[in-house]
Amino acid sequence: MNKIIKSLVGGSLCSLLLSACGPHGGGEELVQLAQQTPINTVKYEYPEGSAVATHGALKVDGLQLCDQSGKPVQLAGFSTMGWQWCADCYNEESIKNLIDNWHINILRLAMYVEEGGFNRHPDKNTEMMCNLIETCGKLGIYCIVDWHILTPGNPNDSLYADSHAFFKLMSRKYAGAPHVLFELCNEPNGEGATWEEIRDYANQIIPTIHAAYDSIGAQHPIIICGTPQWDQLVDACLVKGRYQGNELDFVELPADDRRLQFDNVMYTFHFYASSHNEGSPKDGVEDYYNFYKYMYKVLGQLPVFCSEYGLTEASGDGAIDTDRTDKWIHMFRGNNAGKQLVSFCNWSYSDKDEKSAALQPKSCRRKQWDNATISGDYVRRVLNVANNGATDPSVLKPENVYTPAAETKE
Ligand code: IDC
Repeated sequence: MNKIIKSLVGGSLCSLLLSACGPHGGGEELVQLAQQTPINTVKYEYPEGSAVATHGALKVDGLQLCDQSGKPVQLAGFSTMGWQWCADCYNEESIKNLIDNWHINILRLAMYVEEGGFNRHPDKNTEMMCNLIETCGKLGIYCIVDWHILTPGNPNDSLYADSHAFFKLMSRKYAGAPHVLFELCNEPNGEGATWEEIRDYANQIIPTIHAAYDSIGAQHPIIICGTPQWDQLVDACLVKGRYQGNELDFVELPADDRRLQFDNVMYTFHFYASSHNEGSPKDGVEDYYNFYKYMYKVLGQLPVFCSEYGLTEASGDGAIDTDRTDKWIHMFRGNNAGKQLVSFCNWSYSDKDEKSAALQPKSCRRKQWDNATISGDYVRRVLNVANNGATDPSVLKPENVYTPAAETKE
């Protein structure tokens, strides 16, 4: 059987596996489908020289994401947009082009749960997810299965009740496939989405995912866990308190270690450069809330994954700021208290008519996979430097390195 499956790597493997993602309406049907899905024992044959063939199954060692041999690894690529809006941007041709011409080695698969996504068409969305996971595997790049919640912001909200069955299905189907990472929930936000709520949720979903891997003796996958305040109160498991944005108060309460007690877990951080940066002065204090300063320190405390960042404002539109993005990427490349290499995915590879999209409007329909916007052009250059070893003085300028000098004044 294994031999047959091996020989099917390529087009027909996809359809074989897709049958396990067959029609369902969510709810009880999805629960049953997940239960009936056999634990996957497919041995992937990643293309020689591909990212996954090179790095294999990833693990977290202390603060650092590492490859199968324990060497620090930094992945960089894109996030998809919600594919209910841009389905024609994501297929084997476009992803192959992203690998060959943009040098990505990871693609985050953002499946919106609301806003016309999974909850409206559970089966179609699950199928798209499976299809894209398979395509990434076939082409030898990593992918993130992102349960993209946004509004409401609490992952335990009843609107997201299918998360359990969804992750059970995904983990049973892909257990042991080294290219698959899981993001438990996009950006928890709002008053109710405290770390305690997120932790309760993670403490239910992670064992479900692990069960599938344990049953075939596979190493646990990388699991990326959301943090409060749109993935910006990254150290909520260490410090009680709330980062409330550049203009508002930051209340620091006594430290308390409430980290997740599982291996290969990372904490999510997201930034949009025009909104999240050095902040603005307040109460006569120049450095009142400096986001760089905050993350410089957090990167010495927790293993972090930046699964979404934009050059724009937090709306995904508005002003583009490449210098401030440079500053963040320098930080991800080791300029931080832990000398941690942080992996990063840009929002978004899409042709949606907004400034954060990497492609010009209507490019996907016309298969113009290189028709970059200002944002796309910058990201392509950064990826060429970060993943392809190129030299390009137009990005990651030395003058944009953040120096934590202000910290010593405290
Ligand atoms: C935005 C899209 C936009 C879409 C909106 C829907 O860019 O086209 O209309 O979602 O809610 C996030 C979210 C991400 C947002 C993005 C930009 O994770 O879903 O996408 N953003 O606003 N967090 C901060 C910014």
